[in-house]
Amino acid sequence: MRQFILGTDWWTDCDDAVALRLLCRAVRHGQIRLLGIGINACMEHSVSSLHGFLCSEGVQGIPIALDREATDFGGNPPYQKRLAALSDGSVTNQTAEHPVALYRRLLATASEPVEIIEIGYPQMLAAVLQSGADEYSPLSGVELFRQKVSKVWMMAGKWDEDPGLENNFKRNTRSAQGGAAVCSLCPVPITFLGFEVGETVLTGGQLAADDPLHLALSDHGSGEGRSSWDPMLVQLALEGDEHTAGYEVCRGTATVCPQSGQNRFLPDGNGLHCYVIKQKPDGYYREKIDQNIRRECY
Ligand SMILES: [Ca+2]
Repeated sequence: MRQFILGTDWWTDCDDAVALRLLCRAVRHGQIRLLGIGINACMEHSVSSLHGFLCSEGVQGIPIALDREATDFGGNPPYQKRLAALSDGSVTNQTAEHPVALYRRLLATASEPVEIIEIGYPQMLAAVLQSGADEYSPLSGVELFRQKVSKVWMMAGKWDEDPGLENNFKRNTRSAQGGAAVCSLCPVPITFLGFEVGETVLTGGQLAADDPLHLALSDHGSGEGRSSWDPMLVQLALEGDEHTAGYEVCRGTATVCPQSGQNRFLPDGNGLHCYVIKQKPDGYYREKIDQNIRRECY
């Protein structure tokens, strides 16, 4: 069975919650294994709200890690407090382990290839790649990736312009430096889904009024639907093939400026990176996601 680790900012935008609904459905249906989640932006209710949402999805026992230093991303996260009330309080910001420890532990003990999904800021992914031997493995982060990670799926960048500028890379110095490090160090393929892909695909507007996901969207001011950057990336990762999922790819080498967070792309048929280009009308992607985020009885 395919297995994933998720990185999410779980921050000011609610599309992470829509994306998580897709992953939880796939877990419940026995389609994938979700090994762990690393939160890469920190607010008061980070862990308890994510845990509360997982509880409401009927998905238990997923370890949650938190970058407690990631308090410098600005903005006012709007939807977490209400979700935190759904948690039993068994895990909190204070009890969460560090994402580098979680990723290294999960990768070191994985007996089958792991795919990594990143729908937030890249500084923790970079920190894993830059890590050295520890209690979990004698391998460097890069070598752990080479041995255990088959692919990285990443919502980041703006690829219809060169240079492009998008939130997950440009948000602050840590995110820009993290993006630069991920692009230069990651030894396995990365598929990027950029800002331009998800902006006009609005999903989540057809949920029941008492659905916790609807409440999260409403708290964000997006009860009628939200751009689908993160859910489109997760839907793509779950389908597992860019062409099957309705995209063309441009292959090459991506770079990120560690000062500005601007992304650039050098086409190369043998490159480790690609970004996706929609081949279908927006409704094709919207309908798939809206179908897969309908609340289920479980
Ligand atoms: Ca996100």
